[in-house]
Amino acid sequence: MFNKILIANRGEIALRVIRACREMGIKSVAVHSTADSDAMHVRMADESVCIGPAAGTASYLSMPAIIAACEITGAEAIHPGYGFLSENAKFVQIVEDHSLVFIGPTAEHIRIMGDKITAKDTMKDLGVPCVPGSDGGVPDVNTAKKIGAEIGYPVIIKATAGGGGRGMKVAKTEGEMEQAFMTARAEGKAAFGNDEVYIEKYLTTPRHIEIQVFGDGKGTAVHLGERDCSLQRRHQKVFEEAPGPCITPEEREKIGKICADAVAKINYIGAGTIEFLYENGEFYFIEMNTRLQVEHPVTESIFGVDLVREQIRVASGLDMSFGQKDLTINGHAIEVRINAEKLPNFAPCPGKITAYHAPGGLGVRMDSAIYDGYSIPPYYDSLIGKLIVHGRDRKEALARLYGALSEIIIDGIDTTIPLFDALLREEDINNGSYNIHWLEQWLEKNLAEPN
Ligand code: MV4
Repeated sequence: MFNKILIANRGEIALRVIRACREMGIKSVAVHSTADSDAMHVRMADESVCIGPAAGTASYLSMPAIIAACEITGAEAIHPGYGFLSENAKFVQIVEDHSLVFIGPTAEHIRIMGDKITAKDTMKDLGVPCVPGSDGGVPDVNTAKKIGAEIGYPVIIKATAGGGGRGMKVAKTEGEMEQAFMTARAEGKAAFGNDEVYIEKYLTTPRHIEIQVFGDGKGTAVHLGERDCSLQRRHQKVFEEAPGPCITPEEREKIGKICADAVAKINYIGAGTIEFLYENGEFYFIEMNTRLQVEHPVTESIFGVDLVREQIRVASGLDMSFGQKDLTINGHAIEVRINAEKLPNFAPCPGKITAYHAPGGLGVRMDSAIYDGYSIPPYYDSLIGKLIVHGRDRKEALARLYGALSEIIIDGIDTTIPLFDALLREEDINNGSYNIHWLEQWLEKNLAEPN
């Protein structure tokens, strides 16, 4: 097992990793920008190193600075958290070239899944059900129209280097194909330096269901069920839950086994998420994320496992501490993302926290790196906390969420907390009947700025 781990991240996820290290008797090293000298992750780690100026590109994304921080402190492994360098294949290669361990998948697996066409090809070969569409890349508009005629409209054109909603265009008819095709291609080129695109049948009202998988890198893998992350705004998740309110145990077992077998076959190591669109009782693969996700705590809550601990175990060469038969679901969990944003437009709202009270009690987990008197810097993501509630069933989880939201105090800045107070009054939320468009439609009706 490692003696010392460097955490190449900040905020709540850095604390999350530091806590796992402490439980395992591993020393932790925080890295930080000059804007984060007073950040909680710096205080909580055993040691810290300043790695550069405020901008993420100059600090948390600076590969030489992070490698140097390992050299200085003697850290043997790097946990990347999510975002920043967590899915950067080049970084993984550099880490290994310095005889350090990247706590995450191999560079090769990150590369495969980072290219959406290759990812889909790979998953299809592994027996994972995919959205019907083009067989690989589509070279020109005429080919695109041929495929459109075959699979039927509407279709969606996606940049192979895209993800998270960028470089995607819908064509409702053949008449819209040329414009959509050229735009998706141009966006892929501009945003990712890659103009390759592919085409899929456009699913109109699916849910976003993602399967948590975990591999030991030696041909053994498990699944930890699904999360329903359909409630999103501009491709940012807002509210996540597990299990999915619409997924039956039979569906879970079937798609879970397909996913676990697929990642076992490629010797996948560590945590991964296989994303699906779910419509009319069918799963359609869209993307795989090769990292620990923001919403991993809902899965941890219902399975009673520590995913970060497992990541560290397998990265050090140990086996996972559980097998598929040890994994049973206990109750229901919900996470809401608390962002420093001002409603109704979700404008970033950094500033000083003048009072903070975290909610507590049975089944309430607050993952956050804020504290009384802390100033949220304007340079990074607006996520400042995750409130995760767990109950014996969905109804109890919702009741705990209601209670925790009424208890929490974050003064001095605007947050997305009022959004959740309002959502909890909605019948569709209470019933679990929503799809990927529900939240944007609700916001339009209920929160739109009056003109
Ligand atoms: C789709 C789709 C409908 N049909 N693919 C959006 C981000 C990226 N992860 C994939 N996305 C979508 N792919 C097909 N074939 C609709 C979306 C989509 C979406 C997916 C998940 C959650 C929220 C979404 C919001 C808009 C569009």
